[in-house]
Order: sequence, then C-alpha cells, then structure tokens
Amino acid sequence: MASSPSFKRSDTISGTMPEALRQSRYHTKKCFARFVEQGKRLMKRQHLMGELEKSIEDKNERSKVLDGLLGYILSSTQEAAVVPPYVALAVRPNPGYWEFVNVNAEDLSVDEINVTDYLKFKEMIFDENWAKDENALEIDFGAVDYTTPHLTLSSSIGNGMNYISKFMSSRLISSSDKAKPLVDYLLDLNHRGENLMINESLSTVEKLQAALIVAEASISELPKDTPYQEFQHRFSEWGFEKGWGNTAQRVRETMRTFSEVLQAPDPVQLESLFSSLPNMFNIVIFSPHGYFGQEDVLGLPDTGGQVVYILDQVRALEEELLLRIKQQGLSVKPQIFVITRLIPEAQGTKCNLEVEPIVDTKHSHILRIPFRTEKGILPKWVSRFDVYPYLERFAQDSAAKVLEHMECKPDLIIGNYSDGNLVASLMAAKLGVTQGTIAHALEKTKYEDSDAKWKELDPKYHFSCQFTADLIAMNAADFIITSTYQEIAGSKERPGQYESHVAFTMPGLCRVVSGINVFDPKFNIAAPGADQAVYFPYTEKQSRLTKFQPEIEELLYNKEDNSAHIGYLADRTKPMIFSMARLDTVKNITGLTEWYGKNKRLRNLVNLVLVAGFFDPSKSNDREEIAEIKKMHSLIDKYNLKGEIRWIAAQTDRYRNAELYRCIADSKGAFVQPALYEAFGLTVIEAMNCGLPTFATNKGGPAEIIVDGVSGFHIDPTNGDESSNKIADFFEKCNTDAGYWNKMSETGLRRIYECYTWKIYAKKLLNMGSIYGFWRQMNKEQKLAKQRYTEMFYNLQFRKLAKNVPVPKDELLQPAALP
Ligand code: UDP
Ligand code: LCN
Repeated sequence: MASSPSFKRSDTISGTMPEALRQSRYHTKKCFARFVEQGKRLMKRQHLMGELEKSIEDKNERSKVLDGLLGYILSSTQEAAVVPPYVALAVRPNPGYWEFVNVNAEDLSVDEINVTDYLKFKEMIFDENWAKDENALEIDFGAVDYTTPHLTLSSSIGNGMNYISKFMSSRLISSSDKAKPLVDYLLDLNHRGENLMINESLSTVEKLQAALIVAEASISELPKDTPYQEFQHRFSEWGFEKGWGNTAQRVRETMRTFSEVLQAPDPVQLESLFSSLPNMFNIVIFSPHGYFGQEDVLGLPDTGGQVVYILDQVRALEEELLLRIKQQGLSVKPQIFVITRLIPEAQGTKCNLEVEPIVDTKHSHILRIPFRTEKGILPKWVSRFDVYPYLERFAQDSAAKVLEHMECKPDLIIGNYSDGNLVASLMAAKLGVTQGTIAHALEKTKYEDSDAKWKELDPKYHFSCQFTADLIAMNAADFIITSTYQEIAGSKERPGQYESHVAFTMPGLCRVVSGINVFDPKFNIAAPGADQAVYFPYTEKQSRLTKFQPEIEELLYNKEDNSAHIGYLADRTKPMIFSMARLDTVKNITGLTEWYGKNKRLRNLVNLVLVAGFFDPSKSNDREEIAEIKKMHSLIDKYNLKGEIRWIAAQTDRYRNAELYRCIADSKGAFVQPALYEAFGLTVIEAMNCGLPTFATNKGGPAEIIVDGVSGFHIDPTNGDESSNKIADFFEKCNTDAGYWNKMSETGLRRIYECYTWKIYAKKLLNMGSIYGFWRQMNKEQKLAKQRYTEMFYNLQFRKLAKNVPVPKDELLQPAALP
C-alpha cells in the first residue's frame, strides 16, 4: 500500500481529498470517469487501483499520482459504491478506522458522509427501493453503549483485560462509596451456599480494612507454610471465611493485595487479586454443530479445529482451575461441561452418547443434547449453516440439563462459533452468568459481499440467520476471546473478521450502522496452542511413536488405490510437501493441487501428500465437500499427477497424524497451508511443533503466527504461481545450502515456544472470567440496556429468520427412539 508523505494521522480523508484532487486534477477526472462509466457497481481496492493505473498512460506521471495523495487515498479505500455521477469511498487508513467520502465524478466535489449514507449508496447498487425506504430497519448497537469506555489506539485492540483493570481501578477510586462494590462482590462469593472469603460481619469497607490489618498482623507471626486449617478458627471469629489461601504465606499475600486495593486500587494489583479470588468452579462450553467427539470425528464435515481447540482448552482450564482451587485452600471439585448436539445416527462415532468423560481430565465431561422441534428429534448430522431452527430449544434444554448435572448455576459460559455463541448468549442472559465468546471463524469475510448479496446466498448458507446471531452474541458477550489480532482488526491492508461487522448492510433485511466496535475493551487475544505431548519435534527420537510407522508407510507408499488412499509416489527419495484439512472450498486443497500440477520445477523437486475428505462424492452429504471431491479427481487427471501425488482420506487419530507430520519432516519436506482464508490455523502450529518448515496463507491467522522468511513462509493463495515458486525456491535452496532446512525448522519451533502454549491461554481465560464478571456487576445498567436491545433484535428478527430455514420434517424421531 502506498504511504503518503504529506498525509498525517490527524488529517481526515475528506479534508485531504480536495488537495489530492488538486495535485492531479486531470488524471483524477479521467480516473473517476472510468469508475462511473460502467454504471452502478461496487468496486474493491484492486479494481480502483487498476482503473487508476489504466487511466494514466505516461509512466512517470502514473507513478507520481500513485505516490501522491490520490494514490494513497485509493490504496486505503476498501471499497467504493459507484452510483453515477457519485463515487462513495469507504476509506480505511488504519486498522479499525473508517472514513466515508462521496466524490462527484463530474465536478470532483467532495463531501464527507456518515456511515449510514455510505451504506445507502451501497444499497442503491443492490436494492434501490430499500435504499430509499425511510423506514428501513437500522441496527445501532452503539446507541446503547453509553458508559463503556472505548480504546482509541489501533495498537490497544485485543488487549481489553488490561484496560478494564485500569477503568475498574479509576472507577473504584472515584466512586463516592469507594471500594464498596468490591466488598459486596466478596460478600456474594460462595460455593453451594457456603460463604467464601468474608461473611456479613465484614460488610463495609471500613470493617473489612480493620479486620485485614488485625489478621495480617496475626498471620505474620506464623511460619509461612502453616496450613490454613490451623488458624481458620481464629480467622472466622474476625469474619473471614475460606478462600484466602492454603498456607499462611498465601493468605497473607492475598490479604495484603486486598488491603492495598481497598486503600488505592491500581490495575496491576486488581488483576492479580482477581486471579486469586475463588469465583470460578463450574464452566459450560457450547459447541453445538458437527460431530463433537474424542475419536473418529476429525475431518468429518464441519468437524475440525474447533473440536481440537475445545478439548485441549478444557484440559488446560481444568488443570489451572485445580491449581487455583488448591492455592485458595479449598477442596472444591471443578466441573466443566462441553455441551454439544447429540446425533442419534452418529455414523459410527460416539456422538449419540449423552455423557462422555473427557480423556485426561478428572472432572470434565461432554454432555450431548439432541436438536429438537415440536415434532421430534433430528436424527442426522446437519450442516452448520442449517442449524438455526433448533438453537432456541437447544438452549432451553441445555439450561435444564446443566442445572440437573451441575446442581448449581455455572460461573462462566463460553460459546464457540455462531451457533454456540448464540446459545451461550441465551443461556447466560437467562441465568445471569458471565459470558465469553469465541468465533473460531466468522463466515462473513470468507465469502465476498456475503452481506450485500445475502439474498442470493441465503438458500444455501442462511447468512441472514448467521450474521444476526453473530451480532447478538458479540453484543451480549461480556468478553470476546480471539486467537489473533487480525481476527479483530485485520492488518493494514485487510479488515479483520470482527471489523467487518462494524457497519454493513443486508439490503431488504437490515442496515447495521453500528454492529460491534473493535475498540471495545471486551476484545482479548488469547492464542491457542497444540498439545505438546502429541505434537513434538521429529528430532525427539526416544519419544517417537514408532508403532505407527508401518501404518504410515502403508498410508504413504502402498501402490494400490483403496478407500484410505489414492495416487502413489513413484520416487520415494523426494521430500514431501504435505497438507491436511477438511475438504472445504476455503481450505483450497484443490488450489494447492492445481499449483503443484502446473509447476514443473516444484514437481521435480517434491512429492505432494494430502489428507483431506473422501474420494467418493456419493458418500458425502456436504455440498461444498462434494464439489471439492469432484474437482480433486479432475485435477489429478488433468495434470496427470498419479505417481507424484498421494491423496489420503480424512484422518482421525491425532497421535498418528502427529507422527505423520514427523515422517514428512524426516523426508526434509514442508507443510503447506494454502487456504483462501484461515481464521487461525491449528494445523500450522501442529506442523511447526513437529519441526516441519511451514508455508501458510497470508490471508488470516497464519500471517500472524509465522514471521515470513524467519519462522516459516507466507504464501498468497490468490497467486498460485508465486506461491508454488516460493515453495520450489525453498527446496532448491535446501539442495544447495545443507543447513537451511534445519534452520527453518528450528526457527519455527522457537516461535511456537515463545507465543503458542495452552498454559498461557488457560491463565488468561480464567482471569478474563473473573475480571469481566466483576466489571459486568459494576456496569449493571449498561449491561441491562444492551441486553434489552439484543433481546428485541433476537425476538423480532432472528426468530423469524430461523423459521425460514428448512427442517427435514419426515425424518424426525420421537424421544423414546433415542439410544
Ligand atoms: N484434522 C484431522 N484430520 C483431518 C483434517 C484435519 O485430524 O483429516 C485436524 C487437524 O490436525 C487440526 C484440525 O483438524 O487439529 C483442523 O484445525 P484447523 O484450525 O487447521 O482448521 P479448521 O478445520 O478448524 O477450519
Ligand atoms: C476454526 C478455524 O477455521 C480455524 O482457523 C481455527 O484454527 C479453528 O477453528 C480453531 O480455532
């Protein structure tokens, strides 16, 4: 993107535009004439830049304009709604910052316009009547966001918890009743009705402060490791209850932090205090769609990283909860329930079992609840795009089951993906519990103009439901967990997934003038890891799972086609490039196959090994998967790939998969993640954990995981030639520089150890639950106002839309038919 020497951060686009036009009026006129000559249309940045370049013949002149203000403004423009003679520009000079200007192509007059007017221009292209309808439905969540302080710097985005601690301490300092809310919060802490921390006798700041001084003095005389039980009796006489710590030292530390916070709160102490309070024992995690299980499910349609993420997350959370509970001096058993859909016809998986303990945990379970309508139970898997009619009932059934199994309300509810987040919002509102959401992948950015063209896409994808559900959940959530910065606010060039919900329009349905604010301090980045007991470096010979090697040998090299693999590798001496993903269009496994097919140099250097989907389209009932299977077969024929490609069907055993990554590393190969867009990309960190040099898409999370050329490589999925040549260059360099492959393997590993582990994640997430739990109490009125607005949106809009999604009526089961 061009950077303009004369454009300052404080300048507005509308203020700078006249100067930009003056600098090159002649060319600007020609360029805008080109924009409008084809009539109404929506243009993206690359089209705008293309037209600008075409409108200037002289090379020197062209580069002057491109390097000038006009070049800068157009290169910062994400899209332009062309409605002749007007060209309305949506300019994004920095992540999260948007400005809208309207240029008259005839006289080059410029007006600053607001977001509503910009969206109306855009609607003129798709649905003129709607654009002109004065009573078209506008959604404005910003209007009910009046007390939450927002951040202002792009660099602060995603760091919400730190800022919340700051806001909390200044509120506590400035409020007339000082730290009373904190004392009230402490008074409310209990486990199954038994008081924790303090009882009613310490119900004011003054009383608590005085008691803390006495208690601290008395405890300082005890040996540090004295168990709490030994002085519990004396403490309870002063009004203290369990929860301060398991030893004299820990109790003293917590009390000291508390005294200091009561005296003059500061954000660091507040955060440390909230990380030690006994306020979290029971957690509910929603992941309704897909096959959620512990074996034989990965790679099935809609069943991928989210399942891996949640199971690893639960293990890490339980471990951290147990540690905290022990340090608090309590003997409470934490409970974590992952609630998913029970699928009666489970295709040989365990997704038809109601309760399943989670492996490698002591107290965590999967709890499955079927999708129901008033006519019966849905027996089969349904696409994640079709789940909306079942969610309300699922939320109700889940709430009842959770109360039955947990025998109390959960302390935290976490949603996953659009459906899980909506259900989490419904249940959290009903039970009055703190709610966190995780998107994994917001679909909106995956499909170009999926909002403006929703009518066209709705029969297949039901985006009207999904985007409505997303807005509700984002606004209902107390905090939002993301894996990367780009997920929230993208990069300099590309808006983030959440950012694409700031303002958008679905003509004929609603105009969202304020959907979510990426500067809202509810956003927090907590990157997941990969299970390092499973995904460890290929060099750790003593830990290698050698028992899998004969199976892997068969999987890679057996010459016969069968139901597990097709294609073969004629030259075993070549390194392998490897990819593994669900066979979704966006994963672009077919793209990688085509790049490989076209690139002779790459084909000479390496073999291609793919794990993805199935080979027989008639075995799949997923629309996208069927199309991709057919495309794979035709590419293998078209480029005559037999002998150089091995296509392996979806794999479900993560231990064997990890060994497969390591076998690819043994061949001095590489992992390639070619997705058109990838929200995070767990396979990228799995491969890097195994020491496999990795090439991954520059569209989405992997662009942040990998530092290009340092810890791996970025590839552009929209430029296959460039990408396949970049891979070929790497292998050529490895042939001439013996240490290069090892160097890239090691730098990838270093990156993982520094930034991507589950331990860091679990601590952060529990702190979020604790801090945002208190913050929502401090902001009760704001929370309620937002809740009323989201409820209305849900009742009036979502329910109606969900009713339009077809339900397979004739196949429904009656409850008695459940196993
Ligand atoms: N995976 C698998 N078998 C397959 C395809 C994928 O076990 O056939 C696993 C893969 O190892 C990773 C997850 O599924 O753990 C995919 O996660 P990722 O974040 O890469 O993509 P998603 O499927 O969530 O979009
Ligand atoms: C969904 C995706 O599409 C991936 O990019 C993520 O890695 C996965 O979820 C886990 O968050």
